[in-house]
Amino acid sequence: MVAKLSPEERSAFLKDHPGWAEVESRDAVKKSFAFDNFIEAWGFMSRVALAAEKADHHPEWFNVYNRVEITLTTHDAGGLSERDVALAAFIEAAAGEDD
Ligand code: H2B
Repeated sequence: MVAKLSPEERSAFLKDHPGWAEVESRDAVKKSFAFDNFIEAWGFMSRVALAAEKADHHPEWFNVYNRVEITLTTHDAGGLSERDVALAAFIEAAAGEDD
């Protein structure tokens, strides 16, 4: 069983990862990414999908054309865990954001 983030770890995550916001009524975070077009968005999603499958930790996401909205949470923990922190870092790099 993976542990949920402590309140301090959660605050540190939000401070260190701009653009991620807490989801109302769920222990989860979300962020929206915009790309030049659908192919760029799909390439990003492909990179994230491969990493997610390898880590056995998957995003909840929604795509319309160039926009990808991602929610992260750990179902096995019932909330945010280190697995989400790691996936968020990969997602940011895959989106071409500076670390
Ligand atoms: N993804 C996420 N986001 N949370 C989980 O708890 C989770 C997962 N658990 N991907 C994995 C798959 C689990 O269901 C399988 C059986 O390992």
